[in-house]
Amino acid sequence: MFSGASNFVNSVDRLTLLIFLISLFFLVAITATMIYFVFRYNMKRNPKSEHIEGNLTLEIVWTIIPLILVGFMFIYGWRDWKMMKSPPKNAFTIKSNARMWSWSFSYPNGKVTDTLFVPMNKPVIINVNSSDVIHSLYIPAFRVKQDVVPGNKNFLWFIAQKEGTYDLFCAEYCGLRHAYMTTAVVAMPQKVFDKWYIDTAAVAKVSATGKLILPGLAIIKRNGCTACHSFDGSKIVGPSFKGIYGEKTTVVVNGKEQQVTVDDDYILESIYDPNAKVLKGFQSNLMQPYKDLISKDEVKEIAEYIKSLK
Ligand SMILES: [Cu+2]
Repeated sequence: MFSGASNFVNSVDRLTLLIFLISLFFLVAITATMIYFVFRYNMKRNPKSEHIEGNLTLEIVWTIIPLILVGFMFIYGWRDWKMMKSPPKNAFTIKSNARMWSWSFSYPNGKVTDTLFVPMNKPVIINVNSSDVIHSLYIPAFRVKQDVVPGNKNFLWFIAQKEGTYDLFCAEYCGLRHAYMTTAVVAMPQKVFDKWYIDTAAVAKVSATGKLILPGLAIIKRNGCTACHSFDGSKIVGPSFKGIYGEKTTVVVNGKEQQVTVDDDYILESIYDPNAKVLKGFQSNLMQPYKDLISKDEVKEIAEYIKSLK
């Protein structure tokens, strides 16, 4: 599957298959020998047990052979691992941010997306960062995976070699909505990518179907807000955005209940300091502050969008 989707597919698959075949051989050989011994040396046939002295030759053989085999696996594994940790100098660098429970990707020109867009046939480095707990960036089709530990600098790299859309997901259990922490990698020919890349206004105002998309929705999507907030009134982890604008609601501040009206100021505070006033019935400390990720102008657009969800 996915042969040639990235530069790592062939070498990783070859090594995986080799280790699998060696393991399969031993599974069959050991199980068969075991079953044979159960019959051959059972108590009915051998009522009297015998004392057997060690056999030096045999012991050397069954030490050396596995040693050669695991040494072989180690050398090949090491070679592939080194390759995966040595990106070429001319790589295109994208920053990825993981948080409960979504991904975002920032490009050198300031573009931010919730889907990873990459040019084909060009080395791409993904610098990983987590704003909360341990996540793991996994692109199965490319055979790359990197744990994302808060406070640790790390990266993965690849060359996408086939045009297409591939799954990208979190491979480290990170809480309630971990299973929904999925998105996609879109590998595009360089020309198509360049066109997409320079279009920084591509916080698309109009969708492919000609329907108008409010910029607020694009900001909500690319920050992964929909992992916890719905548009249709259903409760996920955080409150739904539907029909809340202008409503009076009960929040909890330092353990005490308080009434607030959902307006631009409350939305700004909820994005920049989410745990200051937590809506009654919802758990606090699940959301991180988005102060560094969402500008004040963008918050206005978000508020505008929430207003439209009657
Ligand atoms: Cu995760």
